[in-house]
Amino acid sequence: PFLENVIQHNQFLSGEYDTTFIDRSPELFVFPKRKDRGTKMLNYIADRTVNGFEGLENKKKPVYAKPRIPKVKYSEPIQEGTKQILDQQGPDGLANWLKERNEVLLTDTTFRDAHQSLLATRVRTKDLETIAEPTARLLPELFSVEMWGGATFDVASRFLKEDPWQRLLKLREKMPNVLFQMLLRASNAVGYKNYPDNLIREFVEKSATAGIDVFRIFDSLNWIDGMKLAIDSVRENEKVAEAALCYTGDILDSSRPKYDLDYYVRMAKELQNAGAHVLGIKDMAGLLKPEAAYQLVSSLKDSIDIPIHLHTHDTSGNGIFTYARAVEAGVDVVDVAAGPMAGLTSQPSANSLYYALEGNNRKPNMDIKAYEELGHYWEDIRNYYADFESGMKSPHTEVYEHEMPGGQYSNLQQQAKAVGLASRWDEVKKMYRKVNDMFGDVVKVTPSSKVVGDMALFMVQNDLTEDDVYEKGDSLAFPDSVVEFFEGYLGQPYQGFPAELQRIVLKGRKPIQVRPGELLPPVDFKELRDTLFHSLDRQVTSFDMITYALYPKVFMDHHRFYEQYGDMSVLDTPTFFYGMRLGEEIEVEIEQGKTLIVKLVSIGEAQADGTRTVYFELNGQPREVVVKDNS
Ligand code: 3PY
Ligand code: ZN
Repeated sequence: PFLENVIQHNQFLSGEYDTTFIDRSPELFVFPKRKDRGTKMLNYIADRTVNGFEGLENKKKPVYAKPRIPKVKYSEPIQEGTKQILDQQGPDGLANWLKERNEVLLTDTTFRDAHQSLLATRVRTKDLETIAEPTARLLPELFSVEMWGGATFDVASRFLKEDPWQRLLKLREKMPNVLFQMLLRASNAVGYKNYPDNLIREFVEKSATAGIDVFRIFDSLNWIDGMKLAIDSVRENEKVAEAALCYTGDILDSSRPKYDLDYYVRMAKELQNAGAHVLGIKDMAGLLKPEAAYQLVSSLKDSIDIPIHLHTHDTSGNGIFTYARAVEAGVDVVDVAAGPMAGLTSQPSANSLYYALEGNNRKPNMDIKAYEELGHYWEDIRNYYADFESGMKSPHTEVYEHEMPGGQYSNLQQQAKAVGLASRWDEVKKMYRKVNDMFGDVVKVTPSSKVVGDMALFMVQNDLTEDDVYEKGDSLAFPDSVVEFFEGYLGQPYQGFPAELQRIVLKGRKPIQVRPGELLPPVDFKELRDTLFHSLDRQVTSFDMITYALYPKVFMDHHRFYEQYGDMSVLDTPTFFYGMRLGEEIEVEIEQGKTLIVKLVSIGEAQADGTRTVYFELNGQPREVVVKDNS
């Protein structure tokens, strides 16, 4: 049956058979148990209808307006863009092209950081796919679309039960003209710990093959030794290495000299020497004040030759002002999001920036009407994810005090809630800053930010002061992440670890001084393929192997979910989260040209064994499904 599947596949028929074809088409291998796709799907819908979605309040599915999709002419060719420049001129050619632009260019983060920072990374591939082609058609002048990496990889598989590689492949097909950008946590890849070197190389290679063009690479401690392997791997694949310095502290505050202007200029020069095509300034918490942005970008422009790409979060409400000053200083690219997905912990609004730069000779080249129209879609789609919003309603200048990254705020808040500290959230924020100072004033970004957060929660939960930690530390069991950090498994912080605290946390263990990648045994991909082949009972793609190597438990959980319910990425988002309303009818396209019509007829009484029968019509035929009611 495999061969039959392959020879009927349109890519095969068109003669485009290449070595990545199999990786790109995992559906070719999924024939067992295919026949009962309808039943599996009804099981999923019945379960969500009765029991809700894990982590969300179990409520009746709300009624949503149909998302407004901008009208575009699908039959016309798509205007070429930066992707073609990279493909034709290579990464150095692209960097040169960028430096010659007078206008400031834009990276749109709506598909990644914006929803990571506002909606706990929960936006599903289906909702991205719907707007992908209109975006490519309406915004062909973008420098890039950031649509992968960071937390999206983990969240897609863990919570949304999707294959993150499929997201990349599907969007790439719909957006052939603009560069695709991802956030790569250097040796931590898209995870929370250092991985073996060969896994990082393999990850970069496969991401490049699947469609990533620009890799924004950062190390969570600004440790350049930890970034070199990723930079080299990106260069070997002839893609753009955007090596980023993470901005922390405040260069305007002379009482806090650790991360001063010289520090960042030195780091930028080292990144340029390490092979960066573009320098990223990653202001993950939104701490870069307008005047600091002007000074930083001006000094960097004087010190390095590569283009500069600035990323910030609008948490304080000062994002547009920061960008305006950076534009004045000559920044080449800035990160923005579509208006309705911008602001607060997300990126500044593209629409606002456009108007803020009216009359400025570096105003971005973009169609504001198109952005407004795309915004209508995002306004509607955001409603689907309302239950994942953080609750922050207005600019939050406290960020200058606690310095928590945009993507961490709502996350840590959830973690605090989960351990019963919801009412002590203010204390947690203060403690976060205290822990930063105890750790010697560290860069806080995934995963180092998680270590600081874990320690802050640990201290608040156990009513520990800083003095308590030093006095009673020998008898305290610190969180694992904190122990690993002080062991050196996230790398080496600038100016080293605070010695006394390191001694207390490690309790006699020896810290490492070298790059963790030098000590970690390489992944044996051949053995991994065999192991997976046996447990999955199907062919294994290179993408499967990487996902498994990064997140073994998440991968296997996803596989079991798939066995039980099938591919539920085909469901519309409200149904995926909330199931169906009584009497509702939905259409589900389970593959191109094959649509199932599902109607929820009634839900039976709970039985003595805790189950309920849920009555559907599937394509007009009555169907019953029994689910366990977990309430
Ligand atoms: C991530 O690593 O996911 C981030 O967005 C860090 O800012
Ligand atoms: Zn960010």
